[in-house]
Amino acid sequence: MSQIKVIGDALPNLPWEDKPEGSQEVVWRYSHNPIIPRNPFVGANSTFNSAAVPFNGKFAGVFRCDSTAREMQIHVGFSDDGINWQITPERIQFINPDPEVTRWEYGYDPRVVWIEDRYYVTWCNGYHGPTIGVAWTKDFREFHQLENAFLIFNRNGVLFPRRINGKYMMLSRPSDNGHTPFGDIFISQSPDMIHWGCHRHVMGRSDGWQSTKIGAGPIPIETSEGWLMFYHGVLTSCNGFVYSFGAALLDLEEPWKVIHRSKKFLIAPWEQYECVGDVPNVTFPCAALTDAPSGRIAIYYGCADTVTGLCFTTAEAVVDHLKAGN
Ligand code: BMA
Repeated sequence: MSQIKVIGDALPNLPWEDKPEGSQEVVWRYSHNPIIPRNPFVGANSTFNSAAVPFNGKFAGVFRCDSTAREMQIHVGFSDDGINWQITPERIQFINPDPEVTRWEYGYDPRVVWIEDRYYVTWCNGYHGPTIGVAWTKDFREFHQLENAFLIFNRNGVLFPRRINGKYMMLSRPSDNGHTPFGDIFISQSPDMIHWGCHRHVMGRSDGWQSTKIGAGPIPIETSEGWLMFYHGVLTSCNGFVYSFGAALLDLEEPWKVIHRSKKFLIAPWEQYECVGDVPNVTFPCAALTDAPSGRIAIYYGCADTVTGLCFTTAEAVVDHLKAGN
């Protein structure tokens, strides 16, 4: 076992469950999954692909809730323990003096990250097609929307938790206006969170579970060995797409350089609630909480585009697994 250090804050109240006795899994599921049902409030059809962060000693998050009109919207939620969530029934109303910036078509698959002095939210934002919306908040009440990061078509915009060599960095996955039968992960850089450039290719699709397309999941976790990035991979079966997830280790200074990546998935749709729902066979991670001193990680993932699950691992277990060629 290597001595991997996670760089970040302690989070002693991280939601957690020990690995079941005798389990060989690198990532194991919470025994009471799913943690969020499809309709935590009247008017919700499904709650999945969502992001949680530590907030004021407790937890806050931004949740994808598709409505019973099947509008894709994002909502704020709060939790004392990271497991039981109160989600606000009204979608987030973003603020910007320019109405063109806050023009709303749809929003989905949010990510949330603390950078320097505030939380940033990125999500797939409808602007004549899907692109990456960006906003910031300090209190999870007022959300200030910034310019879209990119032109259409793009999805899975994921910020790094700090500047690297003075630049904000964002992973994304250029796509099309449909269900996108292709897709690689790229990285873009910005001096100001508005203007994005210096785009680099990070990694492409590969074999098996990741043979159709891939996309970044939670905010990358800084470790002594590199940035630990969980990502989803998709294969096309005779019944359609299957979404699993794995992990990669990216260079700390030049995160477009891949040190290791998963050959085998860490989680694939095996459980009933991952296989049956509005979109069958989807496990889609969008957030990870980390307790730096212990290296424990709790991952939030959407299940079958219907409910939200939680699973657990440690930085050391994942990095050792990758290094061993898995
Ligand atoms: C993607 C996004 C995700 C979803 C996945 C599977 O294109 O819409 O939100 O989980 O498809 O339906």
